[in-house]
Amino acid sequence: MNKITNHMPTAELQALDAAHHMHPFTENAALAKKGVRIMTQGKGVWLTDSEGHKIIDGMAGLWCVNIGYGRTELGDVAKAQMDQLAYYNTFFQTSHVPAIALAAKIAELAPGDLNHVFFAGSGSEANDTNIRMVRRYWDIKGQSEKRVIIARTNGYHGSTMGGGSLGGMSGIHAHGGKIAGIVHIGEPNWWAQGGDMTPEAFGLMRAQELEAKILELGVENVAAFIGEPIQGAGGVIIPPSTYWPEIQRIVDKYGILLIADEVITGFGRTGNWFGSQTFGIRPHIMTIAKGLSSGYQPIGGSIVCDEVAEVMGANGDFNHGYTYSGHPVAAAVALENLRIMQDENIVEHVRDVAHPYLKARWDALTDHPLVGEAKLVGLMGSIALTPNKASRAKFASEAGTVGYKVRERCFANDLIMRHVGDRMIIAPPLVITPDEIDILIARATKSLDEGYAILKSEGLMVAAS
Ligand code: PXG
Repeated sequence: MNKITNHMPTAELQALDAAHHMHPFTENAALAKKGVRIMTQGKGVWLTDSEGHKIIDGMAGLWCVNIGYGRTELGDVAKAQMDQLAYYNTFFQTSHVPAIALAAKIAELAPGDLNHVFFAGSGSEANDTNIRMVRRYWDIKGQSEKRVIIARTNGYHGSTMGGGSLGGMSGIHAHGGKIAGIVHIGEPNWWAQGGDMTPEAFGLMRAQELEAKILELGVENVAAFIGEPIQGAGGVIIPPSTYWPEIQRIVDKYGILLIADEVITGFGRTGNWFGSQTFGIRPHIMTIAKGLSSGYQPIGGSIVCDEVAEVMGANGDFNHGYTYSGHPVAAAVALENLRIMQDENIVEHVRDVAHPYLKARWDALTDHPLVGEAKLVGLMGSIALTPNKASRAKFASEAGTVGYKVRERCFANDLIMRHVGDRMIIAPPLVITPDEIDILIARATKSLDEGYAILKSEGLMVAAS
């Protein structure tokens, strides 16, 4: 076969993709018929596709390209590390400089006594590590019946068997099943589920489901609770202010371990280094991936507090690890990414510049006839589409029908803004400038206008009864 290049005609690339490439979370036959969109280049917040369109990436790839595309320093570091030491493992009493330096840097950035890192290749792998680590921790403490992990419906923790089981998405559980010992409580999604309650009362009620579940299962059987500070893939569900303090109170009261899945919320996304800082959460373990390397290399991990690391470290081997745990090239690239984040004050840029500028414009979208609520923490936002703002009504059409139509308009208008059901979500690269935010908002507004016109003409602006 000839070399496949960016210069091949789009149709040829699409045909090859359709013939050989199985896409994640995709009905491949339908995609093959439609033709996949092929990205060829990235710079800052901008993508170029094979047709030469300049697309503004409101999703930072898949919530990961925090420093933006095209930072050649990361490639330089990768090449230097490959030339120096392309690979070595960290299993058998060996280590290497990139893994050592990255673990130390993460410990410096992470709050409290989260001072130890177990590396993985992705967020899913890291959450599989967490399942095994918390169960092993309680084994060592002589409480091996403490095995159940409590998670939340509509949470997302990856799509390996462990990660998919921790997640609360029935569509994932339906494909391949769910591992034992994981139970779910409700999500703090006030817009969709809060009824007549205030957000604060609803947040408290949802958090108290954790206490009820612990009592139902018996605390002697519960190992840990896991949650994303803000649910990402579930639709950027920002919990009411009462939610996390109550979860923290319950976790403290019953002495179970708290895992904050910071795969999306980590590394500046919420205007602090970690979402746990934004919400005042004190986890024993944090899951990290994505923004750790800004997606330039696949790497993830678990940041572990002193006490858990000490227990795990002094009681025989922990029979767990991945060939690529702490991969030297990925670790070197992640370190360079964190250097850029620090040297260029990117977290401060989110907090002091990009968030306030976007927040004013994002909130103003609620003037649009399609938009109910608009929520934004740091650079992680969502809007709820609704046929009736006052009653927070759902559409009569199947969930996601309307969101998909608006997303299609965004796609056509060269804006990547996704939909989850009938919520639209954004998480742009953290380096986005005010001028680029103006472009993002202009394209989003145009897409909402066009979507609204289509919905009216198709008779879809109808509330579910
Ligand atoms: N935890 C969280 C909170 C995530 O968002 C993972 C774990 C798993 O990470 P890996 O690296 O194994 O993918 C994620 C990943 C979506 C979407 O549709 C979100 C993710 C992945 C794929 C799609 O928004 N998040």
